[in-house]
Amino acid sequence: MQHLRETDPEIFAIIAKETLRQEEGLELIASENYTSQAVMEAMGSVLTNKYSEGYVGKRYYGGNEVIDEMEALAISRAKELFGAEHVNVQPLSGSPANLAVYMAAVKPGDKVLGLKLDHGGHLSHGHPVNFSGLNYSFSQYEVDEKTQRIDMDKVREVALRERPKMIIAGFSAYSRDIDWKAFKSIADEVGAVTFADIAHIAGLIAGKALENPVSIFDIVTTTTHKTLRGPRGAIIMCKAQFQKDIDRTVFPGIQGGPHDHVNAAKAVCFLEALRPSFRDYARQTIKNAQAMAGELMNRGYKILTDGTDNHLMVVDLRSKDLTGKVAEVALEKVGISCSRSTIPFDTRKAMDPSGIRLGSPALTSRGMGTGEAVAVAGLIDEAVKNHANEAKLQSIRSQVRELAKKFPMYGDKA
Ligand code: DSN
Repeated sequence: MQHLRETDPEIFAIIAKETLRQEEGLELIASENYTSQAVMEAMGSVLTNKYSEGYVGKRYYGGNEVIDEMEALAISRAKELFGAEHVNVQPLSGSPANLAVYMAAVKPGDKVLGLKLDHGGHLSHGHPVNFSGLNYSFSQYEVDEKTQRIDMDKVREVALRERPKMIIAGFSAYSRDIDWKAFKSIADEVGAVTFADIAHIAGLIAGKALENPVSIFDIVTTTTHKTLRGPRGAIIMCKAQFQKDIDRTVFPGIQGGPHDHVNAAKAVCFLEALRPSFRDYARQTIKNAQAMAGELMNRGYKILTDGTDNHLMVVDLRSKDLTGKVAEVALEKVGISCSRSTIPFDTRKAMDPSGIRLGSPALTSRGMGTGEAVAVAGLIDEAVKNHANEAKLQSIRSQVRELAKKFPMYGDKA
């Protein structure tokens, strides 16, 4: 980054500081990951200079023959990776991708069914402050109070009562497998479009460690920067019958010029995810999450659903008489990043809820295995227990730094 250092030493220094923070810390935010240097090189390329409104072969600006080649390659790789009939690689991020799905598949005011935010859903799955909750008439299903799992009988009950035009399956904080076929069968009963948001688990699906809903559902969105380990962005996959509406909604409906540099980086990440080694990554990510959850449960923490099938877990800190914010702040002090999280039926507010959400994708990308996942659970426990003991937190900080340094972010992937 020699040019940046010379042109803008302030931003250069900030990036250097953030690099050090990432290098010396442990990243447990379930939606974050370390993308490859190849992905970052594509993002930092001259493709950022181009305007290319439209689609392959149908652009509104000249000079797009090379961009067409890139976008066609990104699409064909994504199709191969997920077995999709149609892919739009232009969405700028997860929420705009989801907005495009609503605009293409239902009308404002139509009934839609999605998982409630504090039960593990996402803002764009019908929260009242989000465009989804503001523009569509939402019913939301919940997890079962006892098992904290989605109860498909209850989903069916709500669907039969509300008769939504679209049913959403997907989550931001849920650690169990989704029964895609059961969702599809309920949707067929009420004549609803099926929409899966696989942002969190796309990498695990691409790595064949979890079931793929793409052939089952009508429309599937995912961000590309979580378990998929690509650049910040999103894609929409759909059955051929939705292709025209989805494409028209993304452009010109919502977006202008696509971010070609990011779309090239998406193509790189799809290529990486098609490699056999990505299957090892996906499997290891789940094993690491299970090891971490197991160790936390051994240490007396309540993990929602008593374990995990994927890369994440939500810890109910009422089991330790603590709040999510206290734990998040204590962990931050020792160099462990995580996100506070509401738990189902939480009586506390979102800014200081009863839980934290932890995930294994980033640690696994650094090459850590189950031994390290167990050790990290121990460090989390120590930090949380000693949240008011600054000296102890300092010593845990050194242990975190030591462990992180053994697994450089770009050690063997340079
Ligand atoms: N912010 C993402 C997450 O953390 O799950 C979802 O958009």
